[in-house]
Amino acid sequence: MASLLKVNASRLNRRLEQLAQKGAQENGGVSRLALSDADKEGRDLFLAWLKELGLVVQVDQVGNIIGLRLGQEDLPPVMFGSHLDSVRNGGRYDGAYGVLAALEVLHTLTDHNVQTRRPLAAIAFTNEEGARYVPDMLGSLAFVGDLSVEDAWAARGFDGSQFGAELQRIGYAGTLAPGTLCPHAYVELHVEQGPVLEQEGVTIGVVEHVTGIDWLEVTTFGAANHAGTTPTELRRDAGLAAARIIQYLRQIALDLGGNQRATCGILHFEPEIINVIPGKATLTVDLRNTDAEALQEAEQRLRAFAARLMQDDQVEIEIRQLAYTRPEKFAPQVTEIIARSAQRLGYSYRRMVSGAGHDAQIMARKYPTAMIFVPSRGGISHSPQEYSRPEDLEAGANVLLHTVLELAEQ
Ligand code: HGY
Ligand code: MN
Ligand code: MN
Repeated sequence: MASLLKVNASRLNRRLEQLAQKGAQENGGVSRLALSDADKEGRDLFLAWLKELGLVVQVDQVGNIIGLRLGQEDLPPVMFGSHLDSVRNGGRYDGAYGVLAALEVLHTLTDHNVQTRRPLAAIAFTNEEGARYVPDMLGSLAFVGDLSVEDAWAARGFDGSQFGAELQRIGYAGTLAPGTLCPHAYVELHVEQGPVLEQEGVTIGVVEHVTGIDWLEVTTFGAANHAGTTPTELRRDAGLAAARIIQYLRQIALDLGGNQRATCGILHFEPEIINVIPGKATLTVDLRNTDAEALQEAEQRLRAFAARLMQDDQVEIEIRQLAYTRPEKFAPQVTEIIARSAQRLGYSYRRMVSGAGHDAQIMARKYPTAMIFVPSRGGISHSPQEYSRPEDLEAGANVLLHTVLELAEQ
């Protein structure tokens, strides 16, 4: 029976639709920044669905939400899930799909009265995106013990808010110490957010390796001055220095090639007045590579460029690391089960790496972990245009179901 088991795809899609109303944007995207009112609404909805299913619900001290389904034996559970927070003006599948597919797996097993040897735990991690609070993947970092609850609570948002105060404000400051429930294994289902599966016409991605992420804040200091009366050769233009740095990021990506990525997502000038040469500029840098040495090289090149720029442009430049997440390989014993499940279900699959960061790369530090991808239309994500076909979403959830079932009998 278990081998033929399939999820209820219309229920999964209905829930995705309902969750997408929380933080819904006019343009079809969602904004559910961590610990915002919209994030609270999404959390409340997920919590209600967990309770409806009769699961044991836990919220830990950094707001991670767990729905636990008891097994025949009191063993470490198989854990699976993702995150409910989104970037601003993001898509409705990033994170949400993995959390709701986890719920759907538990619902399907309950519908068919399937008992598993191990308990099963669906989880939604707090602040995976890092769009409001750094570090990103804060909830899973606290879960594996690589970030103290105290440091998590002290985190300052880009908006000046304080993580702990906001967590209390939305009512998700749980009492459980993160990581109390030590899983047997962790599996994360996610939309690919890239173009590979769609381009190759493959349904399932068996993710074996995930990129490293290096987040930096760069501040340039020059001299605010009159836009008209200051001769070009006398300028100490902090804005120009910032622009040259952004230009050089692209050069780093081109020179290192491979899957080196370099992005500036935030840029502020001060005093940000049309007729004043910026005296100060602040920008963020997102460097990625699946190779840790190459990622380090990328940062070194940026720092060396900034040193040259200080000479040439007579500016001061400060570079502060905001967060660093090393690249991670996933557990072969879990990726093999994912591949076997896809094969048994008759889905095409291919092994691949992830250019996006995920809570799974943090969980992999401590527990046997792997990920499952489904195609993203046009490879688009972190955008209202993010879309995955219902039949692909269903396929991914079925592979998650059978992967979990096999792990639960170990
Ligand atoms: O930034 C990322 O790669 C992920 O979407 N948080
Ligand atoms: Mn995600
Ligand atoms: Mn994301």
